[in-house]
Amino acid sequence: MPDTNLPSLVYYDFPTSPFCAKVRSVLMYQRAEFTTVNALAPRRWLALRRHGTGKVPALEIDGRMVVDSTDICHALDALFPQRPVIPPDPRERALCHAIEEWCDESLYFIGLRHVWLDPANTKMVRRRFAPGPVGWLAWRGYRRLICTQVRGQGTGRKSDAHIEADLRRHLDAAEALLDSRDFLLSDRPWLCDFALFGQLRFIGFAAAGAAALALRPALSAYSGRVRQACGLPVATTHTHGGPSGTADGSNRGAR
Ligand SMILES: N[C@@H](CCC(=O)N[C@@H](CS)C(=O)NCC(=O)O)C(=O)O
Repeated sequence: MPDTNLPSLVYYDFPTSPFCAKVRSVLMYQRAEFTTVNALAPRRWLALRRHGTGKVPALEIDGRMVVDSTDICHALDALFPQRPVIPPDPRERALCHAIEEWCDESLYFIGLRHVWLDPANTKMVRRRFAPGPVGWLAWRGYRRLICTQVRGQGTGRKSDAHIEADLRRHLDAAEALLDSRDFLLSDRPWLCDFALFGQLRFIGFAAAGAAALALRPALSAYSGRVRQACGLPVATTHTHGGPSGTADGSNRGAR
Protein backbone atom coordinates (compact mmCIF):
# COMPACT_ATOMS: atom_id res chain seq x y z
CA MET A 1 0.00 0.00 0.00
CA PRO A 2 1.41 3.48 -0.86
CA ASP A 3 2.60 5.55 2.11
CA THR A 4 0.04 8.40 2.29
CA ASN A 5 2.39 10.48 4.46
CA LEU A 6 4.81 10.82 1.56
CA PRO A 7 4.33 13.92 -0.60
CA SER A 8 3.36 13.46 -4.22
CA LEU A 9 6.31 14.71 -6.30
CA VAL A 10 6.02 15.36 -10.03
CA TYR A 11 9.33 16.39 -11.49
CA TYR A 12 9.61 18.37 -14.77
CA ASP A 13 12.87 17.33 -16.30
CA PHE A 14 15.12 17.80 -19.28
CA PRO A 15 18.01 15.31 -19.43
CA THR A 16 20.83 17.64 -20.47
CA SER A 17 20.04 20.64 -18.24
CA PRO A 18 22.63 21.20 -15.48
CA PHE A 19 19.91 22.51 -13.18
CA CYS A 20 17.85 19.38 -13.79
CA ALA A 21 20.91 17.23 -13.06
CA LYS A 22 21.29 19.14 -9.77
CA VAL A 23 17.68 18.61 -8.68
CA ARG A 24 17.53 15.03 -9.97
CA SER A 25 20.66 14.14 -8.01
CA VAL A 26 19.22 15.72 -4.83
CA LEU A 27 15.98 13.73 -5.30
CA MET A 28 18.00 10.55 -5.71
CA TYR A 29 20.32 11.35 -2.82
CA GLN A 30 17.27 11.77 -0.62
CA ARG A 31 15.85 8.48 -1.91
CA ALA A 32 12.66 10.40 -2.74
CA GLU A 33 9.91 8.76 -4.73
CA PHE A 34 8.95 10.92 -7.67
CA THR A 35 7.40 10.81 -11.12
CA THR A 36 9.42 12.34 -13.94
CA VAL A 37 7.60 14.08 -16.76
CA ASN A 38 8.72 15.29 -20.13
CA ALA A 39 8.94 19.05 -19.69
CA LEU A 40 8.86 19.70 -23.42
CA ALA A 41 5.63 17.87 -24.18
CA PRO A 42 3.29 20.72 -25.21
CA ARG A 43 0.77 20.19 -22.37
CA ARG A 44 3.51 20.10 -19.73
CA TRP A 45 5.24 23.09 -21.21
CA LEU A 46 2.01 25.10 -21.08
CA ALA A 47 1.59 24.09 -17.41
CA LEU A 48 5.13 25.32 -16.76
CA ARG A 49 4.40 28.65 -18.45
CA ARG A 50 1.11 29.05 -16.56
CA HIS A 51 2.31 28.04 -13.09
CA GLY A 52 6.02 28.74 -13.16
CA THR A 53 8.69 30.63 -15.06
CA GLY A 54 8.54 28.43 -18.15
CA LYS A 55 11.99 27.04 -17.25
CA VAL A 56 13.12 23.64 -16.07
CA PRO A 57 13.52 22.21 -13.53
CA ALA A 58 10.18 22.49 -11.76
CA LEU A 59 8.68 20.27 -9.09
CA GLU A 60 5.03 19.86 -8.20
CA ILE A 61 4.79 19.06 -4.50
CA ASP A 62 1.30 17.85 -3.62
CA GLY A 63 -0.01 19.91 -6.54
CA ARG A 64 1.97 23.07 -5.68
CA MET A 65 4.44 24.08 -8.37
CA VAL A 66 7.91 25.04 -7.13
CA VAL A 67 10.32 26.55 -9.65
CA ASP A 68 14.04 27.32 -9.72
CA SER A 69 16.52 24.64 -8.70
CA THR A 70 17.54 26.51 -5.53
CA ASP A 71 13.97 26.86 -4.26
CA ILE A 72 13.21 23.27 -5.19
CA CYS A 73 16.22 21.96 -3.25
CA HIS A 74 15.33 24.07 -0.20
CA ALA A 75 11.79 22.67 -0.34
CA LEU A 76 13.22 19.12 -0.59
CA ASP A 77 15.52 19.83 2.34
CA ALA A 78 12.45 20.65 4.43
CA LEU A 79 10.57 17.58 3.15
CA PHE A 80 13.35 15.07 3.83
CA PRO A 81 15.09 16.17 7.03
CA GLN A 82 16.61 12.71 7.46
CA ARG A 83 18.84 13.44 4.42
CA PRO A 84 19.41 17.20 4.51
CA VAL A 85 21.21 19.09 1.73
CA ILE A 86 21.53 22.46 3.49
CA PRO A 87 24.25 22.54 6.18
CA PRO A 88 22.93 23.35 9.68
CA ASP A 89 26.00 25.40 10.63
CA PRO A 90 25.44 29.08 9.61
CA ARG A 91 28.93 29.61 8.16
CA GLU A 92 28.83 26.37 6.19
CA ARG A 93 25.33 27.27 5.03
CA ALA A 94 26.57 30.66 3.80
CA LEU A 95 29.50 29.05 1.99
CA CYS A 96 27.20 26.45 0.49
CA HIS A 97 24.96 29.22 -0.83
CA ALA A 98 27.87 31.25 -2.27
CA ILE A 99 29.35 28.21 -4.04
CA GLU A 100 25.95 27.15 -5.37
CA GLU A 101 25.40 30.63 -6.81
CA TRP A 102 28.87 30.56 -8.40
CA CYS A 103 27.96 27.28 -10.09
CA ASP A 104 24.49 28.39 -11.20
CA GLU A 105 25.27 31.92 -12.29
CA SER A 106 28.88 31.78 -13.48
CA LEU A 107 30.00 28.27 -14.43
CA TYR A 108 26.67 27.71 -16.20
CA PHE A 109 27.36 30.37 -18.82
CA ILE A 110 30.69 28.80 -19.75
CA GLY A 111 28.94 25.48 -20.36
CA LEU A 112 26.14 27.22 -22.26
CA ARG A 113 28.59 29.06 -24.49
CA HIS A 114 30.61 25.93 -25.20
CA VAL A 115 27.62 23.72 -25.89
CA TRP A 116 25.62 26.19 -27.99
CA LEU A 117 28.09 28.63 -29.56
CA ASP A 118 31.09 26.42 -30.35
CA PRO A 119 30.60 25.04 -33.90
CA ALA A 120 32.32 21.81 -32.76
CA ASN A 121 29.13 20.95 -30.84
CA THR A 122 26.49 22.03 -33.36
CA LYS A 123 25.81 18.52 -34.68
CA MET A 124 25.60 17.07 -31.17
CA VAL A 125 23.04 19.71 -30.12
CA ARG A 126 21.02 19.42 -33.35
CA ARG A 127 20.72 15.65 -32.79
CA ARG A 128 18.86 16.34 -29.53
CA PHE A 129 15.96 17.83 -31.47
CA ALA A 130 13.56 15.84 -33.60
CA PRO A 131 14.70 15.17 -37.16
CA GLY A 132 12.94 17.02 -39.98
CA PRO A 133 11.77 20.60 -40.46
CA VAL A 134 9.83 20.93 -37.17
CA GLY A 135 12.88 19.82 -35.15
CA TRP A 136 15.06 22.11 -37.23
CA LEU A 137 12.79 25.10 -36.51
CA ALA A 138 12.70 24.27 -32.77
CA TRP A 139 16.51 23.97 -32.71
CA ARG A 140 16.95 27.29 -34.58
CA GLY A 141 14.49 29.09 -32.30
CA TYR A 142 16.05 27.74 -29.11
CA ARG A 143 19.56 28.46 -30.39
CA ARG A 144 18.58 32.08 -31.04
CA LEU A 145 17.20 32.35 -27.49
CA ILE A 146 20.40 30.92 -25.96
CA CYS A 147 22.70 33.09 -28.09
CA THR A 148 20.79 36.20 -26.98
CA GLN A 149 21.08 35.12 -23.32
CA VAL A 150 24.81 34.29 -23.47
CA ARG A 151 25.73 37.43 -25.42
CA GLY A 152 23.58 39.61 -23.15
CA GLN A 153 25.24 38.13 -20.07
CA GLY A 154 28.67 38.79 -21.62
CA THR A 155 30.23 35.32 -21.77
CA GLY A 156 29.11 35.00 -25.40
CA ARG A 157 31.16 38.08 -26.38
CA LYS A 158 34.50 36.67 -25.19
CA SER A 159 37.10 35.02 -27.44
CA ASP A 160 37.79 31.28 -27.24
CA ALA A 161 41.13 31.97 -25.52
CA HIS A 162 39.43 34.19 -22.96
CA ILE A 163 36.82 31.52 -22.17
CA GLU A 164 39.51 28.86 -21.93
CA ALA A 165 41.36 30.96 -19.34
CA ASP A 166 38.09 31.60 -17.45
CA LEU A 167 37.30 27.89 -17.37
CA ARG A 168 40.82 27.02 -16.23
CA ARG A 169 40.52 29.49 -13.34
CA HIS A 170 37.12 28.05 -12.35
CA LEU A 171 38.37 24.46 -12.44
CA ASP A 172 41.49 25.42 -10.46
CA ALA A 173 39.16 26.94 -7.87
CA ALA A 174 37.00 23.81 -7.73
CA GLU A 175 40.07 21.61 -7.24
CA ALA A 176 41.49 23.93 -4.57
CA LEU A 177 38.15 23.98 -2.73
CA LEU A 178 38.13 20.21 -2.69
CA ASP A 179 41.77 19.93 -1.65
CA SER A 180 41.87 16.45 -0.13
CA ARG A 181 38.21 16.42 0.93
CA ASP A 182 35.65 14.05 -0.51
CA PHE A 183 33.16 16.90 -0.99
CA LEU A 184 33.38 20.69 -1.07
CA LEU A 185 32.62 21.45 2.56
CA SER A 186 32.98 18.18 4.43
CA ASP A 187 32.93 14.41 4.14
CA ARG A 188 29.34 14.41 2.86
CA PRO A 189 27.64 16.22 -0.02
CA TRP A 190 25.62 19.41 0.46
CA LEU A 191 23.61 21.40 -2.05
CA CYS A 192 26.75 23.12 -3.44
CA ASP A 193 28.10 19.68 -4.40
CA PHE A 194 24.98 18.80 -6.38
CA ALA A 195 25.17 22.21 -8.10
CA LEU A 196 28.83 21.74 -9.05
CA PHE A 197 28.17 18.17 -10.17
CA GLY A 198 25.42 19.38 -12.55
CA GLN A 199 27.59 22.09 -14.09
CA LEU A 200 30.68 19.86 -14.51
CA ARG A 201 28.48 17.29 -16.21
CA PHE A 202 27.11 19.97 -18.57
CA ILE A 203 30.55 21.44 -19.35
CA GLY A 204 31.72 17.93 -20.20
CA PHE A 205 29.08 17.61 -22.94
CA ALA A 206 31.07 20.10 -25.06
CA ALA A 207 34.26 19.00 -26.82
CA ALA A 208 36.41 21.77 -25.26
CA GLY A 209 34.87 21.18 -21.82
CA ALA A 210 35.47 17.43 -21.97
CA ALA A 211 39.09 18.08 -23.00
CA ALA A 212 39.60 20.48 -20.07
CA LEU A 213 38.05 18.02 -17.62
CA ALA A 214 40.08 15.10 -18.93
CA LEU A 215 43.12 16.85 -17.45
CA ARG A 216 41.47 16.96 -14.02
CA PRO A 217 41.18 13.42 -12.62
CA ALA A 218 40.44 14.84 -9.15
CA LEU A 219 37.26 16.42 -10.50
CA SER A 220 36.21 13.23 -12.29
CA ALA A 221 36.74 11.27 -9.07
CA TYR A 222 34.70 13.89 -7.20
CA SER A 223 31.81 13.63 -9.69
CA GLY A 224 32.01 9.87 -9.21
CA ARG A 225 31.62 10.32 -5.44
CA VAL A 226 28.54 12.53 -5.92
CA ARG A 227 27.05 9.93 -8.25
CA GLN A 228 27.78 7.20 -5.72
CA ALA A 229 26.09 9.20 -2.94
CA CYS A 230 23.00 9.39 -5.17
CA GLY A 231 23.05 5.68 -5.91
CA LEU A 232 23.91 6.36 -9.56
CA PRO A 233 26.33 4.19 -11.51
CA VAL A 234 29.81 5.68 -11.32
CA ALA A 235 30.31 6.05 -15.07
CA THR A 236 32.60 8.39 -16.96
CA THR A 237 30.70 11.62 -16.49
CA HIS A 238 32.67 14.08 -18.56
CA THR A 239 31.91 12.71 -21.98
CA HIS A 240 31.58 14.92 -25.01
CA GLY A 241 28.04 14.50 -26.35
CA GLY A 242 26.27 13.97 -23.06
CA PRO A 243 23.41 11.62 -22.25
CA SER A 244 21.35 9.98 -24.92
CA GLY A 245 18.13 11.83 -24.04
CA THR A 246 16.71 14.09 -26.72
CA ALA A 247 14.98 17.43 -26.81
CA ASP A 248 11.68 15.67 -27.31
CA GLY A 249 11.93 15.35 -23.54
CA SER A 250 12.46 11.61 -23.35
CA ASN A 251 14.51 10.69 -20.32
CA ARG A 252 16.74 8.11 -21.90
CA GLY A 253 20.16 8.46 -20.37
CA ALA A 254 19.06 11.28 -18.09
CA ARG A 255 21.46 10.22 -15.44
N1 LIG B 1 17.93 29.69 -12.14
C1 LIG B 1 17.21 28.61 -12.77
C2 LIG B 1 17.77 28.39 -14.17
C3 LIG B 1 16.98 27.34 -14.95
C4 LIG B 1 17.30 27.41 -16.44
O1 LIG B 1 17.88 28.37 -16.96
N2 LIG B 1 16.85 26.37 -17.14
C5 LIG B 1 17.02 26.33 -18.58
C6 LIG B 1 17.47 24.92 -19.01
S1 LIG B 1 19.13 24.61 -18.48
C7 LIG B 1 15.69 26.60 -19.26
O2 LIG B 1 14.66 26.12 -18.85
N3 LIG B 1 15.72 27.40 -20.36
C8 LIG B 1 14.56 27.67 -21.13
C9 LIG B 1 14.27 29.14 -21.24
O3 LIG B 1 15.12 29.97 -20.83
O4 LIG B 1 13.17 29.46 -21.70
C10 LIG B 1 17.31 27.36 -11.89
O5 LIG B 1 18.22 27.28 -11.04
O6 LIG B 1 16.44 26.48 -11.99
